[in-house]
Amino acid sequence: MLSDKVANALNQHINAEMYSAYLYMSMSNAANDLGLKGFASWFMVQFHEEMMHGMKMYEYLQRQGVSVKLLAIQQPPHDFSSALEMFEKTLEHEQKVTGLLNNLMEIAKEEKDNATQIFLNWYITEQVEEEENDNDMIQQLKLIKDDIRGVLLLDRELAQRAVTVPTDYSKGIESAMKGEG
Ligand code: OFO
Repeated sequence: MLSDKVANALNQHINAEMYSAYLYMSMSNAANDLGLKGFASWFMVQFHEEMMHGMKMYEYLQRQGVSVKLLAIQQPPHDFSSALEMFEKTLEHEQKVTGLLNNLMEIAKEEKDNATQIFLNWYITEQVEEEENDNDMIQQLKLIKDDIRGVLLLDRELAQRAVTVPTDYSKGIESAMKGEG
């Protein structure tokens, strides 16, 4: 059973994950506009990951007997002038999400909610990987600078990233992830 404080905070955080999905879908569109199909595909994979993060929390709340209240999703930015700008904005956003998750963890601790602390561990570990990926991409794009051949090579490499998370939400995310949560 969750306290109202924990349930409300998790409910609010679903919205942050949905916004992340929306933001990366917008970046995918912007990359496509720039002719960078590999970057566009990478951001769509990221979109699926974020949807999974939101749905995993949705399912956790339901399993704890909480009725989820869906909130309005903020409009994401539409214009990005370069791949570097997208990854800089991505890192900035992920740092914000890390802060939100750390706050959630503090609330779970204050409420002596051990199950939620264990559940949130997965998200907190995931953020380390997300920020690392963004930092790596920023470094590479800064090294490449305006060398279009370098950008196109990276574009080809990013096109290889495949969706590895469950995308059939009707089956339940936590069960589909076989206890990883
Ligand atoms: Fe859900 O990890 Fe990014 O936002």
